[in-house]
Amino acid sequence: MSTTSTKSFPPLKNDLLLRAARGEKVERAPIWIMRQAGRYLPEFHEVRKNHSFFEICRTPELACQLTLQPIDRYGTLLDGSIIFSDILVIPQALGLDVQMVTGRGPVFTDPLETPKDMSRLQMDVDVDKELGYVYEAITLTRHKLDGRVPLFGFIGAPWTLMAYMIEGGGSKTLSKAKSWLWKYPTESHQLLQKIADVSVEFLVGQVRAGAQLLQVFDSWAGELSPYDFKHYSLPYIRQIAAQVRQRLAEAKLPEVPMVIFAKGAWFALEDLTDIGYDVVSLDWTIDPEYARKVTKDKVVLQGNMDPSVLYGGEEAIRETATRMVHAFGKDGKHIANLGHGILPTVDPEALKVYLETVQKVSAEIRK
Ligand code: 1CP
Repeated sequence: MSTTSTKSFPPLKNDLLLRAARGEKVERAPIWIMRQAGRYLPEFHEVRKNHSFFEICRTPELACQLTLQPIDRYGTLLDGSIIFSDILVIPQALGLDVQMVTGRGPVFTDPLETPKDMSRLQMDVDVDKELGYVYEAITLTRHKLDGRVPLFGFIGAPWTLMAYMIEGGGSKTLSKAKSWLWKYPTESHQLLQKIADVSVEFLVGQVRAGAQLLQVFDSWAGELSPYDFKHYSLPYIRQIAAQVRQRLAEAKLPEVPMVIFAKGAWFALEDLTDIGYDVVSLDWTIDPEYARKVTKDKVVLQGNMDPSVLYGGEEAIRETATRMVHAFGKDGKHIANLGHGILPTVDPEALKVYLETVQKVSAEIRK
């Protein structure tokens, strides 16, 4: 495994996101968008029509090209980038076959049905070998970004990945995955632990390759009760933060800000401030002022406009974005984003209005 020194990358010209993520007082809220490199962009479809989704993920030049698309389109309106990949590359590395089916999303050929199926998983996976293509994409992208904005690496949280591995794809109720928690608690913990161990390895590798921030997506956190979230998700996302930091320090790699996005887990907001993350990303169901009170200014907050407002016309976007920026506060430890990924049928011009409004209003109130 090559150890790319971060010193060999072009210097960062816009470090607003990095400074804000570290909790420093900055001149305006930086902004980036979850799923900013995706299906709402016509230039994404131009590339996608010739390649399967996972082929793109596995081809560093293509993953890099797609990561740069929103940066090239929006220029200085974006303060961050996120490597083009998917949370499901970890289940693939563990030996499960996943296809991306147009109109349906990810589909697992043989999902885990009972704990016996865990014997099909590659328990001693060589993460750097299996997922080295993500590292290559990150390193290449750092060079091609030429320091315009910092680059995020990411993973899916153990609970969210376990749920996909059992459901075999998207699901309305998660009844199969949840039934494991009660029928097979011991094996559920074994599976979650395995995913957490691989995740630590993978995140450290992403930083070694050049990732400057890390985000953990627990997209299905809000499907769990507060009790089950505390038992089946929280311990693992806490472990991941602690171990990644320890491993980075031991390897003398850069300390990077870490973001946790536990979608729907408003009930866990207080716990989420104490598990080792610098930034807590909020979905749109959480009021920013309430979040500030509960988190007692211990963490930076990220988010959180409802992605659907981007369908509401320019006036609604400006009004809602302005209200959001004010609600996070003028001294705000705030990284602006949406409350979840941008939706595939949004007009790219609508996103531009959101980016412009946030940058303008945020700079004005911090003068
Ligand atoms: O700019 C970016 O953010 C691009 C990189 C990226 C990221 C961070 C992609 C590309 N996927 C993800 C994370 C991801 N993938 C999450 C966590 C974020 C979230 O909650 O939205 C999840 C849950 C997935 C799983 C996934 N991959 C879904 C959801 C399926 C469901 O359960 O409803 C889908 C539709 C995908 C496919 C996918 N991933 C990314 C893109 C651009 C696409 C579309 C693929 C296509 O062309 O069909």
